[in-house]
Amino acid sequence: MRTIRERIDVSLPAHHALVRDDILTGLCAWPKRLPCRLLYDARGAELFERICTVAEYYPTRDELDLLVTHLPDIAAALGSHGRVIEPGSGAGIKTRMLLAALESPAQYVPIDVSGEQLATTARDLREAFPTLDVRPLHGDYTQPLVLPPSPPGTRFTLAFFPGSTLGNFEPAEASAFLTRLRMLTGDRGALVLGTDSNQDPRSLVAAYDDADGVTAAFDLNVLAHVNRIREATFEPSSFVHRAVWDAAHHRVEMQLVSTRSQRVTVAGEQFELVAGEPIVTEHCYKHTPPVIADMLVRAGWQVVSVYIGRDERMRLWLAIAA
Ligand code: AVI
Repeated sequence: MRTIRERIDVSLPAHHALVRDDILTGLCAWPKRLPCRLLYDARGAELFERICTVAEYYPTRDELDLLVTHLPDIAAALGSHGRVIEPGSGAGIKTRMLLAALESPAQYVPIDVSGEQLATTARDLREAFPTLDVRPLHGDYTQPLVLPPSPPGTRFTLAFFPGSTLGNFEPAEASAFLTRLRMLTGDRGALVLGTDSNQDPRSLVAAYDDADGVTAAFDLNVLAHVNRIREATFEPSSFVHRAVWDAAHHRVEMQLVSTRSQRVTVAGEQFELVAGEPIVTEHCYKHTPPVIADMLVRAGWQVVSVYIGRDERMRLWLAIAA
């Protein structure tokens, strides 16, 4: 048997000391918080895939409709021989749709903190697009990155960031991220960004607390994840999932609510929770279109087109370097 080792560029800091700190720091805050990246261990990633198919979770469905309808336009506006970079590598349907729509894409650079996920993405995409130069980049896209060299003849670099994931950043981080994408893609940079501006509390709470409990399982899995990686003693059955619409901040808050008073140990430190106390696990900002347009412009982007989805919730933004 022959083992073929994947060529993966690495753009990671030398240490991961922060990982421990932000968990403990979050649990010392009020309200208590756990970083939303903890939602995505292997089980969490599986559950998220399922969320994307539940009836109440409209963002995936609405964005897919937008891509089906408008990708031909977007691809025509961009032209040929562009390279695509994708923070949070996706071997998923949206990436494939984009790569199939673009004329002669020069390169595809998936970026992910999980080396395993990257290797799978690279393999799947090479299978689907045998002539495409796939260059995975192992790195944390919330930090500065260095891209691999682009092939000769590359005409532009397109950052693809669908799924309304921008809404999972705090606003200042979202702006900083858009600025980093602008720097990374350079003066011939382009961006296809998917956002959600829904402000309707009923559909939002349903989307983040579906009747089948898939989102609840996704959220509760954070506790099992912390138990595993930080020798913690969370009892998932002593928490319930709750989704709260915070109209003042234009965000859905995912919370794990303690059903009793309890003491939990995490990495040797003890934390007290009273009955009814929440731990916030994720913010999902639903910025209005003017706020997103403003963030883009301040980050050095010029908005070329905005495609609006069903009920004016999801939008696809096509922007180029200003
Ligand atoms: C990944 N992200 C865009 C999802 C969202 O809608 O904010 C994560 C999610 N959380 C609960 N359901 C889905």
